[in-house]
Order: sequence, then C-alpha cells, then structure tokens
Amino acid sequence: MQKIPSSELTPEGLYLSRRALLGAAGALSAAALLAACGGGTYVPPEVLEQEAAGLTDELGAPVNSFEAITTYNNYYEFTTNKQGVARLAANFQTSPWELEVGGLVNKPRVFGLEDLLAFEQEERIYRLRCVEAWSMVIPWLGFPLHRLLTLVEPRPEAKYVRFETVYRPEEMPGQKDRFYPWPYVEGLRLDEAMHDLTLLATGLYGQPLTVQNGAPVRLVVPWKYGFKSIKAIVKIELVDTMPTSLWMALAPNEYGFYANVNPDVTHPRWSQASERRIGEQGRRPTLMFNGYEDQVVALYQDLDLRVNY
Ligand SMILES: Nc1nc2c(c(=O)[nH]1)N[C@H]1C(S)=C(S)[C@@H](COP(=O)(O)O)O[C@H]1N2
Ligand SMILES: [Mo]
Repeated sequence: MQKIPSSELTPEGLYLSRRALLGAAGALSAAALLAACGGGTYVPPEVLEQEAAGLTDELGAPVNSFEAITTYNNYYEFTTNKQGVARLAANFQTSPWELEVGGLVNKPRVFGLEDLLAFEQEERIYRLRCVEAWSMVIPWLGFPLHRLLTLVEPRPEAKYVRFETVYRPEEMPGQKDRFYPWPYVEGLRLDEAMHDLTLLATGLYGQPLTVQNGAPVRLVVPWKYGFKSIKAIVKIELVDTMPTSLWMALAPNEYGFYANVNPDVTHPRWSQASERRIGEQGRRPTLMFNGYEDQVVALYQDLDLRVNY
C-alpha cells in the first residue's frame, strides 16, 4: 500500500483513510455487490487483516483487528455479554430491510438497502469510545447522513432527528427482557446530524456490516459515546422536540442527550479521563470530543457541557 505524505492530506481528508483517498472503489463496489447478493461470499479474516495492514486513524493508531471488532460488541437486543453477541446474532435476518424516513420533511421516503448502497460509499476510520471507558479504531464503510437528510428535505420546524432500531423479539432474545424500554432509540440535534463526520455505516473492513456491528445499517457519531451510534435502524424521524433515548429513559442521571466524549465530565460511577484501547496494554488519556474537537467544537459554543452531559 502506498503512503500519502501527511502534507498532501487536505483538512477534509484528515479523517479519511489513505485507502479511501487512494480510491477504495474496488473494495466498495465489491462490498455493494456482496450486500446485494445477501452477503453470501466468505472472505477469510486473515485476508481482511492483510488488506487492512498499515491502516491507521489520522492520529497514527492502527485499526483494531476484524476479530476484535466483530467479537467484542455492545448490542443489548441480543445479550449484555459482549463476547456472546456474535453467536446470538448469527441468524438475524437483514434482508429485505426497510428504513423509513419521515416526520417534519417535505419528501418522506422508504429506503431499501439497495437504495442506501446507491449512495456513494466511502471508507472512514474512526475511533469508537464506549461510555464504559474502552475504545477501538474501526474502518467503516458508509456515507454521511446529511446526504440522505438533504434528499428528504427537512422542514424549518425540524430541530432534532430521532432514530429507532428494529423490534423483533423472536430474533433478538435480549428484547424479551422487559427491563429495557425497547425499541432502542437515539437522537441528535439536526446540526449534529448534518455534520459531515456523522456517518450511516453499511460496512466495515471493506465488507458488508456484520449483524453484531449493526447490519444492515447503523449510525456512527465518532465524537460521542458509543451508545449514540445506534444499530439496525428502521426509522429516522425529523422532530421539533428533543427525543428521549433508551438510555435517558433508563438512567437520566447517568446518560444525557448529548453524550459528547469529555474527559472532564465524570460518569457518576467512574472517571472518563482515560480509556482502555482494545488490543493495547495500559490505558490512554481520553481526548476531548474523542479527538474530533477541531471539527465539532463550534456546534457547542453556547452550551454548558457539564449541564448538557
Ligand atoms: N440498537 C443498539 N445499538 C447500539 C447498542 C445497543 O445495545 N443496541 N449499543 C451501543 C453501544 S453502548 C456501543 S459502545 C456501540 C458498540 O458498537 P460495536 O459493537 O459495533 O463496536 O453500539 C451502540 N449501538
Ligand atoms: Mo457503549
């Protein structure tokens, strides 16, 4: 793999991988093809690892292994045991799939998976920082959410975006646990949703998404705690009032609407000052806005980040 000198990286390209800059068209159309065929072709993890060798985030940290990314998951619809998600998710049906986009928009629309894959896909290497203080670096495939939102034409009254995960207790055993107010719901302010970093992911490691990582389509908001990055989305609604997320409903004193990664605001039960990068020894300091501060700080100029945790 060729290297691009960092002097040649545009500011916009800072969060794009070298692979994407060099043109991931091959990998991407392959992924689209695989998805279109129901993801039937098996690519051995060793081959994926070889292809990803040398990939790093813009801070120089290597991407986590395909193995780590697909076997250590938070996905409470299946189980609260991170190492158990992949096995329980094995038979989940991701095709056909419909994503309904509506609410305060001029052009409500239902997107099939093929419609989502028709958006130009790109690879983006993002840090994922879980609120539990572990993190990974993940090479996603997808497209910025603003492209889809622009198509449906949000009305001026739209101030927030509400996202909902599929509800299928027969296939998702965790949804039989009535302790959680299913379905999983998340929300963003409209300007956060329109930010270019905010991704709708359809793949990872150059492949269609695995079920445990949110197939067939999930959100990725890299400057916020991982729980904002909702998986298996079936509904996106433009609304005028702040949505209540599943975590806000469950523990409002612990999980706020914003959930921006912030080393200075402690969780009531643990510090957020440092994190364990999966695959590394020891801990690393947690970065303000997970290292995306330059790109997102303007969104929060008028906000007290301690009050709005
Ligand atoms: N629907 C749904 N989305 C979810 C979750 C979940 O339990 N259900 N867990 C969240 C949490 S806490 C994290 S850290 C990330 C984990 O994503 P990953 O398993 O792809 O690493 O997914 C988020 N999205
Ligand atoms: Mo998380």
